[in-house]
Amino acid sequence: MDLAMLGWAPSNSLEFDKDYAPLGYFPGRVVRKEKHLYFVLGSTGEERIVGVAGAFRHTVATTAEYPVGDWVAFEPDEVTGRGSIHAVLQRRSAFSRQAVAAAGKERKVEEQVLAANVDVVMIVSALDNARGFNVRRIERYLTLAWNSGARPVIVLNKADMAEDLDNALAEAAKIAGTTPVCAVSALRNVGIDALREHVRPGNTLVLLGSSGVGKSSLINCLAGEELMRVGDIRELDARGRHTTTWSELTVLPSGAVLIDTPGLRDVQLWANEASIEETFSEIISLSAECRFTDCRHGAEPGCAVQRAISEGSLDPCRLASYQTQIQEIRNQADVGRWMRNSDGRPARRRKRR
Ligand SMILES: Nc1nc2c(ncn2[C@@H]2O[C@H](COP(=O)(O)OP(=O)(O)OP(=O)(O)O)[C@@H](O)[C@H]2O)c(=O)[nH]1
Ligand SMILES: [Mg+2]
Ligand SMILES: [Zn+2]
Repeated sequence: MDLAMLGWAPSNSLEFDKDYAPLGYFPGRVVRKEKHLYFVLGSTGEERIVGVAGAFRHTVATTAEYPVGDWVAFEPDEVTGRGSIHAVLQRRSAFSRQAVAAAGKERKVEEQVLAANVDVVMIVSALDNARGFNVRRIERYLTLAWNSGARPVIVLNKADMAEDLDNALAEAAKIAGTTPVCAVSALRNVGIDALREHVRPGNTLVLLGSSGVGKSSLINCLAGEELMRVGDIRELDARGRHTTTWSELTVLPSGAVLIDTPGLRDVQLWANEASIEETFSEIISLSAECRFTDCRHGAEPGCAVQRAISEGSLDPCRLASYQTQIQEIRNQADVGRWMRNSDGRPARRRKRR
């Protein structure tokens, strides 16, 4: 299998050829993991089960965890047909949230990488009930997506069940900024061509959203075959059933890579302020017009954000939401994190467009 079909980038070749090929290692992409075992796919096109080499496990500061999508350098073991991971290649992007702290433990703020080396983040919501479609929640996903280094796309699924599709689209447009919004129905195969525009050969897409919104159904739709198990409609309650229990990477015949994920209950922010500013870019543009450069957009005179609200061109919920997100990550910083990823590097920063 051509590694480019798996999303291998020129920068991966540079790093691999320099550091790992001379040691006799092979490149592979994590397609699935179960506890401490990783299923990796490489140029043979066959999945191989690998563990983590002991020596490497001790060189990384945190527990050795490679999310689906990571590229690793592994050493095959021809006797067992398995192998061991010796290194992880630099990630070009990673979609993370703040890890959900284990109950009873001291509050810790840690990054949880959900998918690595992604180009497009599809934020999937469902239009079949009010709880499924929540613009405040989509805003949180957008911030995580901007922080990941990948491009977001907002997907509104189950358009066939929508009571008022036009209204839903208008609400989504208010928060989307430059992010594309696609209304689709995986069940009726409607709107899928517009989604396909974002599914390019060599690109990696991850689908994220609550349980039951139709992520696996959309993957089946895009693949044109039943690759993923889909929830049974009769079992489904309002909160979904967590049909998909682990993340899984699939390569389409077209050469695009799709990552299905289990439904998320929490969307805890893992982001820097620049990512929040991407999500609320219209507020940032307006604040350039405020009289005071440190305006907090409250009762200050000459506040352009407040003026836009009173003129009706800015929804006050947007300002409240922006301030909530900023406050949230500042609180995280207070409990000891200073915007560092699990590998110790500072959080990825995107240049403002
Ligand atoms: N009416 C309607 N139902 C849909 C549509 N897409 C998916 N469904 C149904 O919604 C249910 C959940 O779909 P899944 O694809 O399993 O959802 P998921 O997001 O993968 O859920 P988890 O794996 O639990 O995270 C299934 O019964 C699907 O048949 C749609 O466009 N319209
Ligand atoms: Mg699923
Ligand atoms: Zn202001």
